[in-house]
Amino acid sequence: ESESFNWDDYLKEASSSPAPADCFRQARVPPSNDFKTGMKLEAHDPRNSTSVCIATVMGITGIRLRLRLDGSDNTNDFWRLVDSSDIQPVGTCEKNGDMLQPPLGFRMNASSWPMFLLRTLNGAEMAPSTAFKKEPSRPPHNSFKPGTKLEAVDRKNPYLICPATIGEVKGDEVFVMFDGWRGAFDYWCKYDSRDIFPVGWCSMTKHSLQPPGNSFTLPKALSTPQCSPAKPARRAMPSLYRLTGPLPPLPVRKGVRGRRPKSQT
Ligand code: MLZ
Repeated sequence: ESESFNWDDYLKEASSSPAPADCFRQARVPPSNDFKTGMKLEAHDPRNSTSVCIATVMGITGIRLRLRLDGSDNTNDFWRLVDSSDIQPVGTCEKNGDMLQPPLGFRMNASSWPMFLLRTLNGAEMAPSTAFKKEPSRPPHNSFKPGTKLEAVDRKNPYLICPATIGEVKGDEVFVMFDGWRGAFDYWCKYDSRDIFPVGWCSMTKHSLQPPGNSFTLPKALSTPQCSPAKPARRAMPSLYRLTGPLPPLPVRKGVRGRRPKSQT
């Protein structure tokens, strides 16, 4: 998908290696995406995970679904893999003796919820149960190694998947550092997070992969105070590449050559 970024060249330049696929809680052979835009399903409310709501597929990116909870506004869309355990066919909740809930921030009066639910499901296209794939089992333990490369969801821009490096490993968590963004998007997550993928996953699932940013981490002595947040992971990353480059290729498309991102957010 990504014209300007190539993992093989990048790994060679950075003389680094990908985190092995068996570190990740992702299917070795990714499932197909049998959902279509407009289909309805049940999803755990990301802002209130104990409640199950009706959601609509607003878009498809690779084997991820852009979802919106019915009755919610358009500012809280979220993304889930087709093999996520957060989603299930319409009717599952009732079968389990539970009740469908209005989303957090339901835009109407709570008393109108039962009628809203009736209307939203009436005549709707439900995603078939065959579209929901079994979630892969979690690897038995955290086998990530610092310095290895991966593809990761940018949690501040969750529609994006970007090249990243494991900065630190601690218990069952890993520190995900986004290449070329000076730490602005980095986060800790569990080793079995569904937001991290082996190198090549985007290409395999036809999801777009962002190129790395064009900032690099300066040696501590040269960096200005505001770009050294003094996260322990920063100092624990001894790779020469992190300190000196080489600069990854500029993320340019034809016509905007040389343009730099306006901000890091
Ligand atoms: N806010 C930025 C997106 C940066 C994405 C970085 N991902 C690690 C922009 O609009 O350029």
